[in-house]
Amino acid sequence: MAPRPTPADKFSFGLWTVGWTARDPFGEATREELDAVEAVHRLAELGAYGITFHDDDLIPFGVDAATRDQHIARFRKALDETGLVVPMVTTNLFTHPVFKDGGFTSNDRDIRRYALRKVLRNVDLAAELGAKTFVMWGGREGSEYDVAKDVQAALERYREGVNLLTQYVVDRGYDLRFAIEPKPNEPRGDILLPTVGHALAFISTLEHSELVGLNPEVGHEQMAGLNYAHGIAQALWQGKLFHLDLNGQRGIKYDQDLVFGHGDLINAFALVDLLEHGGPEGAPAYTGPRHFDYKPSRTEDIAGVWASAEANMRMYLLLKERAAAFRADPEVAEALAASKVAELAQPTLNPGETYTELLADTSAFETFDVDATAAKGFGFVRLNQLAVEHLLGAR
Ligand code: 3MF
Ligand code: MG
Ligand code: MG
Repeated sequence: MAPRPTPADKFSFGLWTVGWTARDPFGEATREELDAVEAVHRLAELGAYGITFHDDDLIPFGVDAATRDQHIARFRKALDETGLVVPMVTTNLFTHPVFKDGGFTSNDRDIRRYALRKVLRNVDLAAELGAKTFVMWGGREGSEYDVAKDVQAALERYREGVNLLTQYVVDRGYDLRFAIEPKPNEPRGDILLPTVGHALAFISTLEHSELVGLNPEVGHEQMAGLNYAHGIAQALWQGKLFHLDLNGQRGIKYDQDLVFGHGDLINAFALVDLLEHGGPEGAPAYTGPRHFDYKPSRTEDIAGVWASAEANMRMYLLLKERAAAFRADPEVAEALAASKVAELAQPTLNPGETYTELLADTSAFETFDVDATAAKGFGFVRLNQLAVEHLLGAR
């Protein structure tokens, strides 16, 4: 039995996840539209604490100001009735045909100006609803044809756009930070800022880089064959894990958006272990929302939608329980020590030591027994087997 989710677990869902009607490039929708108010109530009943949305998920594209206000008011009422919060808001710069060559980096300057206005309007809404994170997924910022996109100019325009947004937030005094969501491809052939690493390098060039971090997604890194838990660890190490998108992906193929843990389960275990125990002295390394960005599979009816929403939270809680058992096991402690996992946290130089002392230390080189040291194993396979046995509930 998995523990029941409660708001203290900080689970949040995109409105577009449970609300996906399952239209794909090859087939029509298999489910009816889901009302945002209904989504808020059902998620609250299931034990979630938050809901997130793109502007267009809540407010149909292009409606007049009065209609927009009505949609927001209904949504707010549902939030008040349930206690659900909006920790994150994001803007859709990918669905409408006007964004077919991107928003911030479209070759068409008028489209870039329109995109910035759409985002600024939504930043105001995010601040009004108390969101602390504003996610930017540039799904159409990219190309299919190398000669059709000046990538250096596109990155310059991306930077111009993000600099404008951070300046706006500073000037308005909003308590809001931006999180870039990398993705390698889909829907564009190649998307700009394709991985955690690319995005981190981009962020370091920004005017208010302290206000810009990452929203890495499990499937996006895995679509590029990368290790998601490693990406998250680097984001944490650089103080840039502002938010995250949890889901499941099986290998290098189209974007699957499966339930969290329904893809690479061992990496999901390592991720939850990192988030829950990777901070100082085994404390959580990340305390923000555990946000699910998945798609209830096209085969499911509405009952299956809610079962899959629940499955995400159950998977997280089960993995959290398994990670705690792994950490509490004395045999694991012994295997971790044998593998010298904690020794890596020890600086390579002694306190105050410089290369002068290192060069003078004959034990580090001249008398260091390279052959005897090379002959010793690290015992990583035994350690991993213990992890997998805990994951399977076999210990
Ligand atoms: C696409 C995504 C996006 C982003 C969203 C911003 C539609 O693969 O992951 O979901 O997460 O646009 O949060
Ligand atoms: Mg995604
Ligand atoms: Mg996402």
